[in-house]
Amino acid sequence: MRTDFQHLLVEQDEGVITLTMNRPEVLNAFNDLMLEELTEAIEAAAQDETVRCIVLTGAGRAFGAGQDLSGFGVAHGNDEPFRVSQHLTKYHRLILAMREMPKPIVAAIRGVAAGISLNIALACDMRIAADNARLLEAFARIGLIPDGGGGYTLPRLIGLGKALEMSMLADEVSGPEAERIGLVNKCVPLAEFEEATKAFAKRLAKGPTRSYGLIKELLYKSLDMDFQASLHLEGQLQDAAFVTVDHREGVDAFLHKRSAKFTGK
Ligand code: LHQ
Repeated sequence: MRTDFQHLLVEQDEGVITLTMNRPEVLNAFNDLMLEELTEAIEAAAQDETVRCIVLTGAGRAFGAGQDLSGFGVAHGNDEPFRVSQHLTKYHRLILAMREMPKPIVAAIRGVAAGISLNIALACDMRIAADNARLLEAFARIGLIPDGGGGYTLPRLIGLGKALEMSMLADEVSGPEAERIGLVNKCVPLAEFEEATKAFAKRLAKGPTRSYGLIKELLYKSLDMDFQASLHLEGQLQDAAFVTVDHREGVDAFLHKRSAKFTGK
């Protein structure tokens, strides 16, 4: 997979690929190129069988500060009508690729995650935060609404009341508080952040990757299904999990009282 990006660092360590958004001078705010590069890398990771877990993080002191706002003043001043919805379709392509990724994606959040950067972190399957994390749905501060799928993911993660509070007041939520309300899965001291992220991702990369892909499909699709439809889907997906090499390995390991060695097949 390509690694010579301008605003994205790509590093692979065994089954874990780390994608680092790299515009630290603006707290990794998104310009078009960084968004295109991240989308390309995510789409490539989906196809790459050597990748079994993706970590998304930011360079320097932040995860990301949302859309780079410096270009948007120009868009407002222009005579041509600017449709922000048109621009958002580029983010939607990224978020859909993340949702359809048949392996786990973990957001590793140090410092600020604001606006659409936060909502991209929420589109990851799990989040690990440093205790200096500052998470904010910054949109209302500039008279906008949460985009990047935040209107869907946020209330499902933390409940409607908290989601409305975060969206309207746009206050910062700290790492420990984010863990308490379920906005992140785990918050660790900053000094332990890199090691903890690595251990978390390695554990996922050594798991039954195909079953993880099927778990994503079951849980995400079930959000929009009634109970019976979900049970039907469960049957179909369990049929698929049942014939994997990793299922056989897991049962054999259990019966022989040894640890399973999953290969992701
Ligand atoms: C930035 C940014 C930034 C440019 C910090 N842009 N430079 C989608 C589609 C279309 C339209 C619009 O929106 C969207 C989605 C969105 O994401 S909307 C939300 C956009 N993001 C924001 O509104 C957040 C703006 N940033 C902030 O409120 C603060 O910078 C936060 C709270 C993120 C961090 O505060 P501090 O830790 O105090 O850092 P800072 O403000 O000093 O920022 C450091 C530098 O980064 C600074 O540049 P400078 O040259 O003064 O050092 C900032 O101007 C720059 N920066 N965010 N989004």
